[in-house]
Formats: sequence, C-alpha cells, structure tokens
Amino acid sequence: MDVELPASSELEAFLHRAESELLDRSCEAQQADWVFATYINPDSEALAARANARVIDLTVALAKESRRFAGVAMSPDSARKLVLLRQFLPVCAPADPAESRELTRLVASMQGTYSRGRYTPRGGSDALDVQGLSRILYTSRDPEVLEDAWAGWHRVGRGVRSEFTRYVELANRGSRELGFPDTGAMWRSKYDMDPAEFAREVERLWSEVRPLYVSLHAYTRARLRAAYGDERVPSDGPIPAHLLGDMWAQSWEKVYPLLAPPDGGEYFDLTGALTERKTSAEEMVRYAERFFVSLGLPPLPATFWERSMLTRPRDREVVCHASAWDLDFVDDLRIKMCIEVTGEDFQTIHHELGHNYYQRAYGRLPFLFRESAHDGFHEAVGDTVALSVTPEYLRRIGLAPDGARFADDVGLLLERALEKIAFLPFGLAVDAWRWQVFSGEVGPSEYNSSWWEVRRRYQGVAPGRPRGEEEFDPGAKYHVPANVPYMRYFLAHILQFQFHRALARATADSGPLHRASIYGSRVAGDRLRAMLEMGASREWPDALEALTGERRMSADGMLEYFAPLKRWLDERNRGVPVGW
Ligand code: X8Z
Ligand code: ZN
Repeated sequence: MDVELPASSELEAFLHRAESELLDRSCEAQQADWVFATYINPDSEALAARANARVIDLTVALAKESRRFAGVAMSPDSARKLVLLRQFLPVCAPADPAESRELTRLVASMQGTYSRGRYTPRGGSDALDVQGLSRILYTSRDPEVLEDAWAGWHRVGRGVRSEFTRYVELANRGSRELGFPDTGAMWRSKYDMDPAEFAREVERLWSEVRPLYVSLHAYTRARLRAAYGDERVPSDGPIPAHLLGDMWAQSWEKVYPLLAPPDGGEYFDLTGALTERKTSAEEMVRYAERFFVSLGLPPLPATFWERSMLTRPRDREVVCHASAWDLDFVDDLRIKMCIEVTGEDFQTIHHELGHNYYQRAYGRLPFLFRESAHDGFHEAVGDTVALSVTPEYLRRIGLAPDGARFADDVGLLLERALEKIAFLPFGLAVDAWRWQVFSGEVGPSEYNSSWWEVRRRYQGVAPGRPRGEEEFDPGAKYHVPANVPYMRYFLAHILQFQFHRALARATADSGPLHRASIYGSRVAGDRLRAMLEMGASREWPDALEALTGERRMSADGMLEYFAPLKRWLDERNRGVPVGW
C-alpha cells in the first residue's frame, strides 16, 4: 500500500510556521537569559529556566513533526532547514514537560553556582571570584600561593556535581527521543558529516599540530623546572597544572616572562600601555570596533552602547564569563563582560565583536539560517581579526609609541604559541571527556579521575596533589556547568590561522604570517563578509571556500605561522626529555 506523502507546499507552510514560532520563543528566552546573566537571583533564574524550556519543548515537537516530510521533493533551502531544525538545540529535553523544566532549571542553577563561586586565599581577607583567583594564578610565582588559589577555585565544582549527574541523565533521554544515541553524538552531528567521521576529523587535525604542541610542552617544562625546582616539576612527566599561569592551564602566555628567549627583545606590555592611558572599558571596545569598521563593516548600533554590560556591577551577582548576544536576532547586539584593562581582555573584546559582526551579517536571512557555518566558525572570526593586532598595528593606531621595543620574531611567536598552541589539547580534552560521560563509558563514580586521565593524555598536565572523587574539577570550567559544547574552540583555533593566511594573502601581503595585519583592508573585509553573510544557509565547506578557496579544514596556516618557532624549539630541546 502506498502511503501518500505530504505536498511540498505543506512543507513550505510548516517551515514558515516553525521559523516564526522559533524566532518568537527564542527572543523571549534571550531576554530572560540576559536578565538572568546580568542580574542573578532566584526569580531571574526561574524565568530563564522556564523560557528555555519553552524553546526546547517547541523545537523538539517541531523536529519530531518534521519527520513526516522525509522523502518529499523539496528545494535545497528547505532541505537545509530541516537539517538545521534537528540540530537547533544545545540540549534536548525529554517530551515530559516536568522533565524538560527540570533540565533547564539544572542548567540555570549550575551556572548560578559557578558564578557565585568565591574563595578567600590563605592569609587573605577578601573572598575572591574566579577573576580575582585567576589574577593570583598569573601574578604570583610562589608555588604554595598558586596551589592554594587553584584548589580554592576548584572547590566550586563540588557544588555542581550532583546537578550535573542528573543533567546528563535527562539530556541523554531527550537526545534519544530525537533519535541520537546520546547527547555527545547529538553534538557531533552538527558538522555536515557523519558523527563518527567528525571525531576522526578532529583527531586528524590534532595529529597535524601535536608535534608542535609536544615541542612547546617540553621547552615549557624545562624552563618551569629551572624556575620552580626539580622537586616541583618533573623532568619527563606531566606539568603541574597550577604553574602555567591560568586556572585551567588552557593558555600559558602569562608565564612568558619565565620562558622568554634570552636577548629576544622585550615583549610589548599592552596592559601597561592601556593602563597608562587610563583607557576605559568602553574605549577598549571602541578600538576593536574601529578594526571591524576599517574592513568596511558598519559601526555598531547605538543600542549596543546603551545595552551592553561592559564592567562588573557592584551591587549584584552576574555571569562574568564573556559572551556576545543578539537579542532580537537582527541587530540588538550586545556584549556582556567584566572588562579589565589588560592585553588579554583587549583580545577577548575582538573575539566577542567577531560574534556580533557574524550575527549582524546573517541577521536578515531566514531564521534557521541565522547561525554560523558551524560553531567553530563563530568562535574563529574575532580571533582571526585579533591575529592582526601586531606590533606594527599597535604603532599605527598610536597605542604603542614610535620608539616601543618589541620582542623579536621568536619572542612574538613564543608568546602567541603559549596562547594558541597550548590551548589545542585543552580544547579537545573538555569534550573528549564529556563525550565519554554522555555515552556512559564513564560513570559518576569516575568523573574526576577520568577528567584528569583525559587532561594528562592530551595536555600532559596533572593536578599538584591527587584529586579524589569528592571533587568535581570539570565543574570549575564555565562551559561544563553552562552546557556549552567546547570542541568549537579547538576547531576555531585551527580555523583562525587558515582564515588569517587566506586574508593576508588576499591583501597581497607576502611577508611572514605573524607580521601580517589585515587592518584597513577592504579586500580582506569583502572576503570575510562574503562568508559571514552566508550564515548557515549552506554546508560549512561552502562557507570555508568563500573565504579561503579551500573546502577542508586544515592546520597548514597554523603550521606555516609557527614554522620558525618550531625549528627554534627543537634546537632548544636537544638533550631535554620530550613527551610525558
Ligand atoms: O569562552 C570563550 C569566549 C566566549 S565564547 C570568551 N572562550 C573559551 C574559554 O574562555 O574557555 C574563548 C577561548 C576559549
Ligand atoms: Zn566566543
């Protein structure tokens, strides 16, 4: 017996309704999330949870309903929209409304717990949040002080563990109802390829850059051993995670002074230059905006300046972790950050505006296309621009005086590598761990041991002292309690160099990549815009091609950028143990 298929006009009508309802509910959820993130209290938490549950319920219902169009003749756009509808959610909830509400409540509550985390360092009098404790991690060189601040912050994970355990259960139930084996598989299905193939793709990219990481790791370990002593840093084992200048040992540029090549020239102190000028948070954002404008993109709307949260309010609890928003999915752009006047935040601001410029570029497309090509693209845009914040650029815009002394090439590259290359295995480890958790390969009784096992395997780092199962160290990294997938940042770190190389070459800059800046280049701006304006309307290889002419993600740009450093490191590492 033939089953009659719905007409394609019925599909068009369905998509039209789906997009309009999703836009409506998503705006409501964005508004509730914004209020929650900038004013944490039990009411804003409950409202955000409720609004998010409404988006999830609607999306899950629509995704299920869409199954009846399988086999219907349709346009490429409609086919693409059906794919995107199934991938729309960062987390699926079970059909049971009580369970979907419970799930979104858990996510809001875990975020609140994380944001309220405080610890008073030994001998101190003030309870510090993650920013304050992080400052200790990158300013102190006393290993006891470092370990105290590190362990103090990581206590926040304990309060996340039980909610996380239940969240895994509910999220998996929701993913299975939509036909995915588990939530990790659902996350891996968002890359226009088979989920298993995506996992292999990630391993391929990692294998291309791993030799560079291993060289950097060996050099760093040897220098930290010289600074902190043989009893604190092993000659051939993992590096203690609290000695790398960052709470999660994810980026190591803060320990550059301990690692700087002798006679490598001074590293320009951007933090010092900004502080000396008494640069305000808003002025920091203006610098980044001017960069985007120099590429031919429009200035930010007036509402951006009226509605953004640029600094930490004194009178209430907020989510300080930086993020970029588009509340109406058109041009109600905002960032939310607790900006400090540092070179690091100068870069993060470029990162966030990259999100805003992407959002605005795709804001006129049909709703389901208002996304990046894949989530790694979203994370890569602002970082690509920030790679053009070179010494020469800082001089051009007058932030560095004419006579400023900069590190030589090796110094510049080493600092960048400590930020970008060191990050790669951390970017992998967070979701390598979560994928195991969602698949059930790792159960709650091994959450913490498996976390350190994965971090040791990829990063070659270890906690200063053994960590038991009473701790929950993944819960001390924002994206875990906040339910934000993390593989996007690994991909973005590779992609930004691929983008940077293509844009630098498009401007006919044939010099070394680390000296290239696209500032002021309309040619680069047009290329970038061509990709941004596509949003998610096409599969990501099409978007990649629009910017780079290539259809495969490749680490070649990154390897070319760091090639002189790799040679230098390998010379330094002669006679030094490599690996862990
Ligand atoms: O979370 C972020 C951005 C917001 S999407 C500030 N990043 C990751 C992190 O902080 O862990 C940027 C780099 C990696
Ligand atoms: Zn981001």
